[in-house]
Amino acid sequence: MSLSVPRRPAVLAAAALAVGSLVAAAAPTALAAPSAVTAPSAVAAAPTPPDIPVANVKAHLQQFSTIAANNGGNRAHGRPGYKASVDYVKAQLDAAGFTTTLQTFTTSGATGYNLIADWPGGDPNSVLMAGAHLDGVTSGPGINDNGSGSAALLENALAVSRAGLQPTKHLRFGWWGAEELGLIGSKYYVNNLPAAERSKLSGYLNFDMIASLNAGYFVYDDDPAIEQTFKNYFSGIGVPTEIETEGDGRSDHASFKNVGIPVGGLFTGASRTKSAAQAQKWGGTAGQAFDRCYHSACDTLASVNDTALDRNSDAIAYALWNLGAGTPVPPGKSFENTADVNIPDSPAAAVNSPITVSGVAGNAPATTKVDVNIVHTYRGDLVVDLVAPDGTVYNLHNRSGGSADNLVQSYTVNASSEVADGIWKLQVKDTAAQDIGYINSWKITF
Ligand code: DTR
Ligand code: CA
Ligand code: ZN
Ligand code: ZN
Repeated sequence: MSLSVPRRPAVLAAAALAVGSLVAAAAPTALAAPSAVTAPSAVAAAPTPPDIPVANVKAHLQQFSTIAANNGGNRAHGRPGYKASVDYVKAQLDAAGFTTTLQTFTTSGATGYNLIADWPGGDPNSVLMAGAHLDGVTSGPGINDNGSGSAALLENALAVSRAGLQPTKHLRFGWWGAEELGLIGSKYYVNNLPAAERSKLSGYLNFDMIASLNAGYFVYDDDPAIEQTFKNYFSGIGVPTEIETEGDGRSDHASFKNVGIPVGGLFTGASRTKSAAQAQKWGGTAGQAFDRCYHSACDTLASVNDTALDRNSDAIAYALWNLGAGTPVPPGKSFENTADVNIPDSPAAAVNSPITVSGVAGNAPATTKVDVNIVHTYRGDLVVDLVAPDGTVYNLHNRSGGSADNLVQSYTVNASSEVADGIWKLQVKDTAAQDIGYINSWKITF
């Protein structure tokens, strides 16, 4: 069938949107035993997140390890090691100028404790909360699960105090009890938070297992702005991330998500096995669990990946400083080609529209976005593929849609095994005679 297809002047444009600039992480300062931090003087909010000294985070882990050793080998709900952990964290926060509250609850015949810490100031009607469960299992000291999240969060809170941060939003921190029994502490907190108070929570950030020895770098794919914030941090340090696909319901963010509060968080993996592709991009050992000591006696200081702990601690600071300031989250980096490319009628070879990607560190994300705009009078004729720089083909559209006009569609592609920089192509083939069209434009976003 002949068709006069409207044509536009071919304009080739590659639009690269800047991603938020990143802060060079300074080397961690020398170990300062976690001593009481003097009350902050009122200073302007620090627009730039600080480097969180991983040595300080490890000093908190050492404290948790000692507490477990002195209390029957664990820090589990209902055991003395848990309350001792709460007392340690609370003392640090009280000395740093936080307003702390101990919330008690009862489960499994024992008293549980949530430690809530409010940083004075900020908009009381817009609260950014960050949390980590402080309890471990009975089988061991729970240093990665979840001393790592608890210690990183504590050091970030102390960094807020040291900086005398005055964020736009009100900052609140939570250390949860009895997560291992079923998110009991965080559920109790949310269920007992009046609706008017819940509505003030602009977001909840969760940190549960962020230093797994065979670490992966997973970002929760819940609230898009929170997810993008963490992804921007990691792309700025050249570390690829993947979406946490098993996170739903698996930690305390679920308590907040279940009542409609935007959530996000970080995770380095538990008993799932690291793939060869993941070992290629992150290092570590393929075929082994991310944390082979998950819920085991060997979840000790020896089971901590310092690099992962450092990176995630700094990512927490990046999120607190940026989301707390209410700064708009820069979108991912996008590249576009708007040149019209004619699609010859079948039988004919495929045609393609290239985009040269540069300046994107590491691999493409698991949520690489492809926006396609093809003008055609019979979309069922078309096979449309994304071709990665190394030639890997990802099929986007395979002749569906029948006689409908045009193909204007967004796709999410797990391109996490592909290096982002290079020439990507949108490849289109008309596989049935009659009807013709052209590639109008397409865009790829990392
Ligand atoms: N349930 C958590 C560990 C865990 C397993 N999968 C995820 C995903 C996201 C966060 C945490 C987890 C625990 O044992 O504490
Ligand atoms: Ca650091
Ligand atoms: Zn656990
Ligand atoms: Zn945990």
